[in-house]
Amino acid sequence: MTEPVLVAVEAGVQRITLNRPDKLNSFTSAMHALLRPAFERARSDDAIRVVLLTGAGRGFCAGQDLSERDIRAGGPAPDLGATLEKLYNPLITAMRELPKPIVCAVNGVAAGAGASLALACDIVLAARSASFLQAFAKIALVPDAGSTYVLPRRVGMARAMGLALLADKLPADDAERWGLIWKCCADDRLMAEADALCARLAEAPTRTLGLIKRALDASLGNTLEQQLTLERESQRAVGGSPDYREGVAAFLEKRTPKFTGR
Ligand code: LHQ
Repeated sequence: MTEPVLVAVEAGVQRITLNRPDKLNSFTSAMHALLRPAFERARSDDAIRVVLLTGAGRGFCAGQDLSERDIRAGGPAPDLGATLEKLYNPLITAMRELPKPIVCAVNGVAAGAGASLALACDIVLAARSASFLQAFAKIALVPDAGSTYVLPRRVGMARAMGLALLADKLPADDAERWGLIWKCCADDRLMAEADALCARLAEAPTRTLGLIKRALDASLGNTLEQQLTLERESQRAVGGSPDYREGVAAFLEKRTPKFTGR
């Protein structure tokens, strides 16, 4: 049987492909069982310096597989909170706490928790034909898997409200214009651009990138004072790193640095 999530590591890049194309890679429990361990491996394996997340086929991810739950009238009420607690919330937390960059190549529609998954990545590229859909309200659900956290921070409250309440598709070029994602590319350029970005990040000072990610994540909830303290502590940590020495030596010697990620 084909695995619903494919994981491959090459040249410092861990490529994770959601692989249920017939159902637009909508999330099943079996996918969760493969996805979170992939991010856990990315954390512990020094050979992985960047993660690339994408989807097979014409969709990126259509959110929770809606056929996985019994919604017949008179049946027991499904505990969706338990699903979030057991599956989605730990996944999103693992992604944000991963001290390495995650690039997302959104190859098609990202809906419901699929949009949340894309937006939990650090750099989001999207094919021009892709779209982002806060589908939740269409099925009488509240945006989850981090969407209510990310949306107002990226696009402001007015646009976040419109996206969440109206549940209309936001095309990738609007997503770029609104600051929801990093960049929208021509469909046939998406994977080449994502690969090029990952190749660059795989040669970057990984430990430093992890601390940059942590500092920016913390910034919106911190006071200036707290953020200055975090910057001081981060800088103190990387100031003793081999990559910092290499970066400065390479600058002085007018050559390209060779970072090891340490
Ligand atoms: C799907 C799905 C899908 C199953 C397409 N499930 N089959 C968290 C915690 C706990 C529980 C509940 O939820 C959550 C978070 C969530 O994610 S809730 C939001 C769930 N997602 C949605 O409501 C989106 C549902 N999908 C759609 O609205 C459309 O499929 C979109 C707009 C994404 C794409 O539309 P089309 O391009 O027209 O494709 P399609 O609808 O024809 O879908 C293609 C196939 O994929 C189709 O199967 P079939 O066998 O008929 O060809 C769909 O049934 C299947 N599919 N999404 N979420």
